[in-house]
Amino acid sequence: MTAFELTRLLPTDHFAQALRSDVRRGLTAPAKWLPPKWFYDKRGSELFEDITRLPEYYPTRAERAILTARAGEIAAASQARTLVELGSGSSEKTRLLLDALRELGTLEDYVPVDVSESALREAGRRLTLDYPGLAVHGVVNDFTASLGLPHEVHSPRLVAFLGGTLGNLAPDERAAFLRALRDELAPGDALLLGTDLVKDPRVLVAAYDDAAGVTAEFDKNVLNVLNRELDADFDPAGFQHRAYWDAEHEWIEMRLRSVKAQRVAIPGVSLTVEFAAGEEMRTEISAKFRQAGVAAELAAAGFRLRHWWTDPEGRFGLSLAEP
Ligand code: AVJ
Repeated sequence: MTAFELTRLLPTDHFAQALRSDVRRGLTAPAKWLPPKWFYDKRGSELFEDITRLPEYYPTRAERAILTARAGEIAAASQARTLVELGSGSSEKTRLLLDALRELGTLEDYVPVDVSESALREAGRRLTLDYPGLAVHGVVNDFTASLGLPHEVHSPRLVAFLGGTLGNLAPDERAAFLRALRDELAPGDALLLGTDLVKDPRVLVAAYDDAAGVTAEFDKNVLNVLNRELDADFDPAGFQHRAYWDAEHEWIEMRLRSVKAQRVAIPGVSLTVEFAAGEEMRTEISAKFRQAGVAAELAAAGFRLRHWWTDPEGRFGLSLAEP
C-alpha cells in the first residue's frame, strides 16, 4: 500500500485554457466579473490563511469550534473508512476529522481533491507522516467542474466540503454541484457540509472588508494573477476593494471599483478592456444560509439532512446529510 499517490484529472494546460476563457467571458460582459478560483495563487493562498486569523473573519473559528465539539459524533454517525475532502486538507479542521475516524478505528483512506498539486503534495507528505498506515490519494481536479472521486477507496465514504466554500456558487451552480455529488455517492456514504449563516449585515461586511486591509489585498491580488499569467497591465492602485451585503440574494459580494476611467491591455487574450470611473468588477459572491434553506437545497439534490450543528453563537452551520 503506497502512503501517498496523486491522480491528475486536469490536463496540464487546463489552467491556461480555463483562465483565458473566464477572462474573455467575464471582462467582456456588460457587468464585468471574475470567478473567485483565480484568487488562489501562492500569494492569494497565503493571504487567505491570514484572513482566517483576522478578528473580523469569524467563519473559520466558528466551524472549527463545531468540529471540535462534534467530530466524534460525526465519525460515529458516518462510520467512514474513507474521508474525501473537497479542498486540499491542509487545514487543522481536516485533522479533527481524521483523528476522530482513527479513534473510531475505521479510517483507511484520505482523498483530498484540490486544483493545487503543490498543496496536495504538501498535505499528503505531512498527513502520511502523522497518520501511519493512512493511504492518501490526492486528486488534482476542479471539483466545481467535475467531481471524479476515486472508486477504489473503501466505503463508506464521508465527503467533507467545509469552510462555507459552497457559498461561492450561485444557487443554480449549487444545485448542479450538489446533484452531481449526490450521483457520485452510494447508500452508506455521507456529506459533511459547512455553510456560513445569515446574520447582522454589519458583521458580514466587516468579515469581508477588515480594518487591516488584508481582504482588500486578497481581492486585488487577482489583478496580479492576470498581469502575470496574461501579461496584462492592471494597476492595482487604480482599483478599490468593496464588500456589499446583497439582501435580496443573501450573499456578500466582493468587487473591485475602478477609481478612474482607465484602459487595461490583456495581451494574453488579445483584449483591451475599458473601465469607466467608478465601474465595479465582481470578484466573488459568498452566499449566507439558513437551516431551512440548506435542508431544502440538499433535499432538491437527493440528500436527507440527518444532523445540523452550529457554534454556540449560531454564526456557522455544519450539516451531515445522506444520499
Ligand atoms: C474560502 C470561499 C469560504 O467565501 O468566506 C474569505 C473566501 N473571501 N474572504 C469565503 C473569502 C473573502 C472564503 N471561502
